[in-house]
Amino acid sequence: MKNALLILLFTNIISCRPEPGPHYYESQEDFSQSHLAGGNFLSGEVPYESGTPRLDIGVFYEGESSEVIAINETDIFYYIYDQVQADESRKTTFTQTSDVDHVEGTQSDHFLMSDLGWFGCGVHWDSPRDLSQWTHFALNFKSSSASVSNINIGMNNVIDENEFAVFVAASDYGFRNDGTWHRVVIPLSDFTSQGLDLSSIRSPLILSSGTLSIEAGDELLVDDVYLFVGGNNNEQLSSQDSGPN
Ligand SMILES: [Ca+2]
Repeated sequence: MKNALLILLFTNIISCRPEPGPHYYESQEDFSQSHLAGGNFLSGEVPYESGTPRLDIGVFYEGESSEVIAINETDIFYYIYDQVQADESRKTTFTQTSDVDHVEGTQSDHFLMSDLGWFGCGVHWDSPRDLSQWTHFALNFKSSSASVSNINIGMNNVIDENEFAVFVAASDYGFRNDGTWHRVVIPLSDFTSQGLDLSSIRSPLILSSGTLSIEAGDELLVDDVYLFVGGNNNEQLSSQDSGPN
């Protein structure tokens, strides 16, 4: 039943894609947050301050937070999206490994694109969670690959087993594929203004290539991803309120 639902969800996600044929969610490997031996621990661009609200959604973050919703492979999943081939085997849209080039913790996650022409991944919860107390998403990306000129960042609701996913474009928040790290901060109001209901989230994070044509072998690094409460530049309301920006 779960697989049927996931297939249904993903069919809805890709229903507007140009590529024909079914796609499936698939759990590919153990994405435990193990640290690389010897990696120097970095606090991220905005180090966590004890007592402030910060939500670790179980991927792309290693440091401290006020709340964690850890991937448990029981009802909280991280999927690299894949595509069924002509011989009915499945091929993932990218391969994910740890990378010592990082901005937070001891590692980032390195996406190496396969030859399917697109990429996608996401955190998916079997049960909806209320994220309406959070105001902003912070994410860090780095790429020097020509085809990774943008990243679609999504969240979703599931209503009567139909997925309603809303996306924003990382380039609208400063991402460039210029080979440097870019911190992307998204007000969650940019999702709710498109109809997303933050009180009933089933996927807190979807990353995808949208309509881009992704080249095999192209790369993307992802790190320092969390939800917080505050302003676009400052983490804490008190900081933002301390003066005009
Ligand atoms: Ca990290």
